[in-house]
Amino acid sequence: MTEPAAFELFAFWRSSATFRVRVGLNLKGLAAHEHIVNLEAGEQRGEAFLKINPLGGIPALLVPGHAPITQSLAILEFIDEFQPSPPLLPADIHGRARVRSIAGMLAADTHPLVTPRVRKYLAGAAAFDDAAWRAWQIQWFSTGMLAVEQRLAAEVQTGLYCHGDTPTLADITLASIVAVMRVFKISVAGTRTIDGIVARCDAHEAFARAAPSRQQGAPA
Ligand SMILES: N[C@@H](CCC(=O)N[C@@H](CS)C(=O)NCC(=O)O)C(=O)O
Repeated sequence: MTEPAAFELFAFWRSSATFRVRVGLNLKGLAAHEHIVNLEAGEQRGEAFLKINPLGGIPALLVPGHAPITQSLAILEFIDEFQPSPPLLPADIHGRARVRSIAGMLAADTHPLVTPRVRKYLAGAAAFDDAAWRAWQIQWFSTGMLAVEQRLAAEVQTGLYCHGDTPTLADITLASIVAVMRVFKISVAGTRTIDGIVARCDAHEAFARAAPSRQQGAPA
């Protein structure tokens, strides 16, 4: 470790990107003091939070004396370098590229399409209602999940987890998407490999403690 941990995390109970950071911290035995940014009340668009992340998205990690770190994957890589054990990335460059690639399929290409800001924008369009938003969410969750399933089922590097037999950034991202799908009661059929991996994540203490339902502010 390079400095004592006094992390502050801007978070919301059901945020999948925050889930990723919570799992990373749990895996590393690290803690962060959480500040709630209520996404349902639009606090992410408030003046105070926009000073931390001008894009209006959580999570953001504050480390004393440093600029806020936004982007869950950047935060996870920071945590991984801060506390290298257990590693969140494989030791070899090909493995690291594969794990980052799977994580990106979900964190970069799937999740942004189903965020509150997209809903807010679409809700301004004519003929857009809750049913249309749900159909939109199902479309993009399915597209991302089925593409990841195809890779995981075909590639020999897949083990008990997305890459080998220990959790990596890819599993954290995969579990984060499933966590938010569960919040919205959305499931995608035909993801046998993913289902097995997520069951192992569910049984893992570091993932279980990050479950949205166990966070401050979650509905009873
Ligand atoms: N790519 C960002 C995503 C950040 C993001 O969009 N977070 C969501 C919550 S999971 C959010 O704060 N959305 C606010 C909004 O869309 O208005 C990351 O991985 O941290």
